[in-house]
Amino acid sequence: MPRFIPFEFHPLSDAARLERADAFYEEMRRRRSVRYFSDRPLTPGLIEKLIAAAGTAPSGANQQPWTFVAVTDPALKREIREAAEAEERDFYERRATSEWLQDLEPLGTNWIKDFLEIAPALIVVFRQVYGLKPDGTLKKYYYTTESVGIATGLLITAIHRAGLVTLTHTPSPMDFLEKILHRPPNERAFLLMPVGEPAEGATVPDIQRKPLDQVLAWNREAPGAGG
Ligand code: IYR
Repeated sequence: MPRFIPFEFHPLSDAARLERADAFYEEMRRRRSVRYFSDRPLTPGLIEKLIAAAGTAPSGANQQPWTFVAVTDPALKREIREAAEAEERDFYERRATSEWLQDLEPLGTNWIKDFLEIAPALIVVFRQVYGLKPDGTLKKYYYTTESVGIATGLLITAIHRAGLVTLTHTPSPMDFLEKILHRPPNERAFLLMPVGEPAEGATVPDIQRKPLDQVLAWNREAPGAGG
């Protein structure tokens, strides 16, 4: 029999809802992916709170199929940078199609990933493709990509809310992270996120978010048709 407990709900007035939704949007629209980091260490206890917030995400069958590895050891950061740059160099110089390189041009990215050594912490997000029971047998997991994607969104939000910056870095392929970090066989690297303060004078690409009328459709209207 499933067990149910009362749900703690804190109702708000409609005015307060609008006010909070607006304030949250104003805060979120200031978030940017940043590639220039200060090396200033994170205050102790912060990473734990950020990961705890990420771990509140909903997940398939509540299996919480994620592991977040916080890397602060300089030698380990260097090892990750070197392995990431080897893959990235091959991507930029050989594997990427010209269309892909053209699409990345506005971001100004290249194979050099010095932020992986400079940022005080790297959070490596792993997706558990199945569970491992204590006796070593496999447990089927559901919707793991969706679940870890949602948790990562919460992590990005928590980092921003704490006044820090991050980047959803996707070296490809990413299996070197599983090897370097000695992860168990059920874990696949999902994202690599440097976390810290921006470097003094950090810049970001001059790119825009799509306007709401291009991303919101009401009922059966086509996007852009208006409310
Ligand atoms: N993984 C490479 C290339 C790259 C790909 C996409 I799609 C981006 O949005 C940004 C970069 C890199 O991290 O440089």
